Amino acid sequence: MNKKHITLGEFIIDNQKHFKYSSGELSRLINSIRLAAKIVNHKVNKAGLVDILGAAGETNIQGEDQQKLDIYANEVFKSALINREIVCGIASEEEDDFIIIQGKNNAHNNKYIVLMDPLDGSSNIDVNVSVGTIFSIYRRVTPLGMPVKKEDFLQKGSEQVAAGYIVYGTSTMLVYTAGHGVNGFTLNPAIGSFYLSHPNMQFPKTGNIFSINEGNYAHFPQGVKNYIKYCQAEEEDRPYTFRYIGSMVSDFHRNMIRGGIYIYPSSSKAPKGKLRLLYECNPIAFITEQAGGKATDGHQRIMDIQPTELHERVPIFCGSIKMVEKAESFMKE
Ligand code: P6P
Repeated sequence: MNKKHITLGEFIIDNQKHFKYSSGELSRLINSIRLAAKIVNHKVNKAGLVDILGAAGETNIQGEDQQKLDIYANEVFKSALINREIVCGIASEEEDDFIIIQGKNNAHNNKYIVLMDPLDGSSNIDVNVSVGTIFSIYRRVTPLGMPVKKEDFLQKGSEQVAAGYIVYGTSTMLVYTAGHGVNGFTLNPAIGSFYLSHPNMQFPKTGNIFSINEGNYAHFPQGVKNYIKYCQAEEEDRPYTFRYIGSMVSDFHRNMIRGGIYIYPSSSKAPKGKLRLLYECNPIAFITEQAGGKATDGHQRIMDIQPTELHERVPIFCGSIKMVEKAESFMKE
């Protein structure tokens, strides 16, 4: 097989050997995410035709009710996971509480749970800016055969089995880790296959891109203000560039390729920051560390934080390790 054109499906099979006790469930789980990604991609790419298709809450020219795209994405990923009876539970930014999968063949015997943000940055769709899906996979901690419980979802990020994102950008990519490095796959829309385009992705150790919403500057902690001023200082050895798309997955993806840091800090307006620990920060942190970067809340490792609530928020500093450490040094002052 020409290694240059390995598909995501072939890659999953080739790498199943990493999971010595794998019964193929994780492979089937990633494959169901792959299918859902293609379906959502198709819809997201048509979003620009809203006047023909009808905006959310209206009916389109076929008289179909239009759903908000993030609700639509949530339904697509949920049904892909439930119909294949691979997981025993799901948590989502679009669901107030976690979902216990009943299923026909007693899904309580499945060992994996999925937490996801089905369409992060969805408010950008109306202005044709790229958006993303973020997912995080754990083994359940409660006994097989019983309905999942909240404690299955409140595990530290360090317990993740796999994590990834889909970025619906100029091209659609699926990037994931199962604990053995980070690999990126680009969708060929002509044939509907994801091809390995970015093998073994590595965060550059340093970089010159910083991504933060400076509009909140007045509300930031002093350490963040000082770090921003450091990046903007005149010294010739600091050629920093400020890039902020407003879609974390897009900013993160660019920074992982070029080198950079993404910061969504706490502020007087948002004391815990904005990003959610379970299905945004933990999966992004897992990918960051697997790619040789660093992900903290400005002080402690994101993946060491013990969750207490399904939708809790945490500040996040993630990206090139030297840039995160520099930002942390200002947070210590
Ligand atoms: P703000 C999108 O809503 C999101 O969760 C991230 O994808 C993005 O980086 C951030 O929030 C943007 O938030 O407050 O800067 O508009």
